[in-house]
Amino acid sequence: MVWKIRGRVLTLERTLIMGILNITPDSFSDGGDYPTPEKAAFRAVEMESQGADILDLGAESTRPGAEPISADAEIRRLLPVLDQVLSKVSIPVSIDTAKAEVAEACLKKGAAIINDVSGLEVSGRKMADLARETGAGLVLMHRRGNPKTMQSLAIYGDVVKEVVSELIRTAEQAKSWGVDPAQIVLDPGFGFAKTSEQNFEMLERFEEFCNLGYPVLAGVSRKSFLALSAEQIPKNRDSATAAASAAAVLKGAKIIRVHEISGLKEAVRTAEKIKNTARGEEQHVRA
Ligand code: HH2
Repeated sequence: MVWKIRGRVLTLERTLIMGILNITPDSFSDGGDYPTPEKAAFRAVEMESQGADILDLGAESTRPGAEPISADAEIRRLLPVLDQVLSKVSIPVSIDTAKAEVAEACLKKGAAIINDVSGLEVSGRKMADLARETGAGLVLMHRRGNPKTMQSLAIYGDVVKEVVSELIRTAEQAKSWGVDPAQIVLDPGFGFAKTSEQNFEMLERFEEFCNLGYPVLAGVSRKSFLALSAEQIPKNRDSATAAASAAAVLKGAKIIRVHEISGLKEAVRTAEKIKNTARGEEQHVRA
């Protein structure tokens, strides 16, 4: 399985680690941590040196209740950071945005991937056209509604089956608009219009998302369903993130989106070793 992202072809023979860099004042975990382009670029270099394979740059929070910002404001936040980041790292940069104008401005600068958390809901054909014309990688995430409404939309009979059919519909739409299927990655959207129980059910049945013919991204990092108590702040949820990410890798995830790189990389590599260990016949023979 490969992922085409502009000039590059990523083979996905091993799980890729996508490092999160939010240059927002209000993201639920790292909001306000990188107030200047220099600080953001420093973190980008650090993540690359720790083993991130991709950087995902976001300028608008998608947490429940977040205030939307305009495309102009999003571009004003992103471009100075993107300039610095692209001059300092060699790994591909993804832009976490649902707005085609924002994606376009960043692709012009040299970003390689569009991470559309709205699964083409916000920009529709404009976003698909942009992906087709530039050959950019396109992550299509599942959600219902938007950050203001999504918490009331977590109503499913069978969450996995419904998310699968909505993701297939989105991918088919993208293909009908000319996007090469090899550009597409699917993501079930942990925490986006899902209750805590539904998030765990999606993890437990994650292989059902991985049987659709596309690489699948898992983004569980520090999300509230992983909190062991109401008091546990997001930055203290990295061990739970490692456990949940390892579970997703065992069930077939090809890309893991995380805030903390080093520990996560160890968890992911261990899960891969378990997954790739061939079962010897002797295991089945009782002594
Ligand atoms: N989760 C968040 C944002 N973007 N993109 C994908 N593909 N998958 C995800 O699960 C996902 C995402 C939310 O996390 P974060 O970026 O840390 O927070 P915020 O939206 O508050 O900036």
